[in-house]
Amino acid sequence: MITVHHLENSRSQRILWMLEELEVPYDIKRYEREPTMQAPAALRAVHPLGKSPVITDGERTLAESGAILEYLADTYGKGRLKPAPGTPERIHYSYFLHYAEGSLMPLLLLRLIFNRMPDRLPFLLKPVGRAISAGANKTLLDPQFANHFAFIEGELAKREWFAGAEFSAADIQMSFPLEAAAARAPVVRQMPRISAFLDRIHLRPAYKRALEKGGPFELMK
Ligand SMILES: N[C@@H](CCC(=O)N[C@@H](CS)C(=O)NCC(=O)O)C(=O)O
Repeated sequence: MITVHHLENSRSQRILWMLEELEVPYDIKRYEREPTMQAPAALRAVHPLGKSPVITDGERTLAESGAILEYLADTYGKGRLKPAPGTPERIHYSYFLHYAEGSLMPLLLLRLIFNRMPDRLPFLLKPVGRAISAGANKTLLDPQFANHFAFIEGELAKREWFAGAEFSAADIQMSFPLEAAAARAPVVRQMPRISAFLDRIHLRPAYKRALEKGGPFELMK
């Protein structure tokens, strides 16, 4: 039996969704974030990095969202949710499985850090923190977001889903950075195809079932 070590409001929501799409039975072990927003130490007993998602499947322990999604598609997919090897779709699939965490998420994490930095400073330093944060957002991050969102919008103009005409695990992987973008770089909602992608995934029955099982899912600004 698969166990998903599920941290509230986190990337592990994607794994619940994948399992719901595949209709594979699983258990959920829940973890709450510390007041610092870090994962609790208990997760380090499952995997040395102590991050979520992690799954266990029998004797196997697996971390890293993209690797978990690939493992689930390969092991339980029966050909579903991943394009056949050697096809153009498979190349897009692989690209977006990596791009989501390798290129897009670091920018969204930086945004979160700069947004929250002023709150963490002593009262008298807050104006300085706010100025640094505003400067970094404007000169460093906003141009990056404009570039990435235009790129993603262009990709979705060529194909209905990230890999091709069929929904795949690459769409599940891309959902988290795009949901985080909707919270932290709301200009993303002005991109018609990205916005339609978000609306479309929210309507999927498996997405809704995963939300019911995973609990509230609200990403920080
Ligand atoms: N690239 C990893 C990132 C894992 C990660 O940073 N997870 C976050 C949850 S969204 C986490 O565990 N944060 C708590 C912490 O860093 O203590 C993946 O996609 O699985």
